[in-house]
Amino acid sequence: MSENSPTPPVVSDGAPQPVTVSDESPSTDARRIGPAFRTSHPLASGPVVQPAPTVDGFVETFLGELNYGQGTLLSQSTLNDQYLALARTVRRYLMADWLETGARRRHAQQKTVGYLSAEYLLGRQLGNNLLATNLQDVAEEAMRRCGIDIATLRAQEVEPGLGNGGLGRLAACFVDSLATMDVPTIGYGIRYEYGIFRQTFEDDRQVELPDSWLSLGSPWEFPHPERQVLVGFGGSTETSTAADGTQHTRWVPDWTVLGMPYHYMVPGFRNGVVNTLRLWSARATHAFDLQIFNAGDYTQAVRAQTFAENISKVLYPEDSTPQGKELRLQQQYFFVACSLHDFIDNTLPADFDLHRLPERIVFQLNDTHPVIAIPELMRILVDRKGFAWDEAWEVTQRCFAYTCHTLLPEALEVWSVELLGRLLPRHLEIIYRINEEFLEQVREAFPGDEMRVRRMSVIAEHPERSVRMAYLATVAGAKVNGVAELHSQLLRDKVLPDFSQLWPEKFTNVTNGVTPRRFVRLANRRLSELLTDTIGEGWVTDLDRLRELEPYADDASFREEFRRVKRENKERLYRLLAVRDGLRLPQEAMLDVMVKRLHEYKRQTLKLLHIVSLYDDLVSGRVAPEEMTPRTVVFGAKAAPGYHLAKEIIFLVNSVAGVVNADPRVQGLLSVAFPANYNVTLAEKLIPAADLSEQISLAGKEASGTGNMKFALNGALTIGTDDGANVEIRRLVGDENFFLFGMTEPEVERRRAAGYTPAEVYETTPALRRTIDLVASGHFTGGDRQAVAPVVDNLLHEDAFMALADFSSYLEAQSRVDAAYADPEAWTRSAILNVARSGFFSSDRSMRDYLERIWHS
Ligand code: 26V
Repeated sequence: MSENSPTPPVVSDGAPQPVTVSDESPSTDARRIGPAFRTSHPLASGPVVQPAPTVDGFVETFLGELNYGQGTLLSQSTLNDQYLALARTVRRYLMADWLETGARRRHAQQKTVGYLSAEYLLGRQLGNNLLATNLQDVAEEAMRRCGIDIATLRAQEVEPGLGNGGLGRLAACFVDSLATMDVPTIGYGIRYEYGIFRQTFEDDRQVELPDSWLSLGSPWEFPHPERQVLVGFGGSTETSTAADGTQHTRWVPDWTVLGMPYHYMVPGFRNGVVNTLRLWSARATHAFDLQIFNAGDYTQAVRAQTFAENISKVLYPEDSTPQGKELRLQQQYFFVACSLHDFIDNTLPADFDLHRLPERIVFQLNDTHPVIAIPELMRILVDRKGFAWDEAWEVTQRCFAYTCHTLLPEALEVWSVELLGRLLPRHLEIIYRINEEFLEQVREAFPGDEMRVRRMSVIAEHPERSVRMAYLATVAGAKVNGVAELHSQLLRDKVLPDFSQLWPEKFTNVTNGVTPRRFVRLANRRLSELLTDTIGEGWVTDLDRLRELEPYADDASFREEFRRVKRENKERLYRLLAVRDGLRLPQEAMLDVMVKRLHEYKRQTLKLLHIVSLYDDLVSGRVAPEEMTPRTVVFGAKAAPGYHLAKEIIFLVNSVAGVVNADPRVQGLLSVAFPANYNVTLAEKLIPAADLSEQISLAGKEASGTGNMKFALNGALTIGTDDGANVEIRRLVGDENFFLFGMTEPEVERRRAAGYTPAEVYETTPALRRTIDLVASGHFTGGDRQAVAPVVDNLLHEDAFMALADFSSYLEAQSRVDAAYADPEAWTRSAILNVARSGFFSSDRSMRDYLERIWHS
């Protein structure tokens, strides 16, 4: 027994047993924390990588956690007990590094990245943390000795789904990379009690269930009530004039809430670094409670608490059309106010001269959601710290940079002046003044151009007076970036042209990336082993090394191995889908996958039209079974609960799937699966198994896409439009290894300008006409034509994202896919080249670009 275990673990009273504890002092974790933290000797140097622990030590710690943490015996424990004990065991192995990283950062006082994001779509933590600590094998063996299959424990974890899609997942990839690169970073966000809803289907329609991810307790979070922050809302401002004539304004809020931080570990990959993600949870203030309570109104006091706690209750499941909801603005200000206060008042040394703030922090604004941080910093500096306006503005401008993640005009956030003024009156005043001075600058640069002044104003006048958050971010931020080359160009030319003309040097691009740790090493163990056996393990943190794989594309035995990996990943996926969704899918068919949020611009309906046309070709005999390349199409998509058309599209996909899968004429040739509740966990199973990646948005609409990168890195070929990061993927992997189709962005523009009429395309394209007619006939809905009308009518009469215009081109590209897949050697060669040439899409590279182009400037 290790001498510094306070209490020996109680060995279970029944089988499986026994556990032998070696002399090797397994509880190195407890001992390490002592000296490493107390003396903190090499604080200024690099982090210390801890030696690997033993299986015995792991078992001992695990049993200790089970006994003293969960209060149970192994023999009595539930799966959840075991999962929690395992998680806490892993957490202990991270703790010394976490403390050490924190101490080192405080000592070094380097510039920190404050990543401000309303969303972090983290995915499960256990597997990632085992990987980061290199404890996978030890933990697996330790659990085996306890008679536990570690896979069943992993399956216990409910992923923290604190994001909607691409933007939230990107934030999670970025903090992973920053830790792996040892960049001082604090991720700031919201600890939603309910993350993205759980999706189920009833009668083929989406039904949303609450995601109570915390109901069984989260072992990965550390509440810090002693670091609570007070946040004000509402009220009014007061201006007084001092004896020397200077004016001073003060905000007097009329209600407040407390922000309680929860800390999460963000481990780097085996480098001894653990950064912190700090998510805020809203609590009622005691003063607030007591006041009402003393007035004798107990129920009102409880209601007040609920009111306050509502702020961090639930993630808004919309990701495109901001509704201007008051609670959402409350969420945004809440987390931003907590975060700024946390950094300025609790993280910096007490005597820090805030004029030098830009030397110590850069706040990266993940879209416009945290943009209210700009007037908040101005308020802190001017009202609370006594800065002159110009001084404060100079500092503020150097502390922020803004990333735009969209091109859809309707997704650009605006807040009505009425609402903003009611909730944050001082911030509105500050925004007005920022705008006034900015517009003066515009007038100077473009004398007499009042149209331009109106266009560029942070305050829009129509349809109601409101604040354009993207403009505010652009005016105040040191840099503005798009998330892929094409997107950044369109941002300059189409979304913010006046601003890019005024400040061309402000605009830059950083192409998105994804973490190779989670999306290759963890999700695709088989491919990872093959890669490591072939080129060594350096690729995990230096993804450009995948280039070394290129020569192996011509090596027949490597290709055979590569196919084996795909096959085994498919088998694993189909086993999962059989259990999870009752789906039975053929092993041999091409696996064609389209997973992303359900959105018209992403064009799931175009994919559906392709499926229906394949089906129709087969059942009508136009294509003989032996001419068909067998395909299984898998969809994964959540629709925003209020997005009616998106929900109708889900219904239609499910309806088509039901009929196609039940039709013996296409058995083994065409199957369609739509497993419910697509999330990070499912992505990790689906992506490694895919042969074909669908990236078919209308050109000019998908800012980047990141799923596209994950698929390419896992050896799927892409069928895609010239949109977002597809452009860069195609350039890197080569035209011959990418299936391009559809109009380019300028072609889309021209087509629209010429007056696009989808009905005309329908009339003049026989294959399209047959396909739509079959859907419209009710063939897939038991004869019910009404049920398909919303989607069909929209396509024929509106088709805002031109699915019909790209239909023929898409079908032609899909026939090239079919032909290519029929030649397994050539296909595999392309797939290998996709992997070898996609190293650029590591989020480590994105972080290097941010450091170079944005954070260090
Ligand atoms: C917008 C809104 C509007 C108000 C309601 C809540 C909400 C939540 C999120 C958003 C932003 C959506 C923008 C977004 O997710 N963009 C995606 O960002 C990815 C990462 O850069 C990128 O790969 C995708 O192409 C882009 O659609």
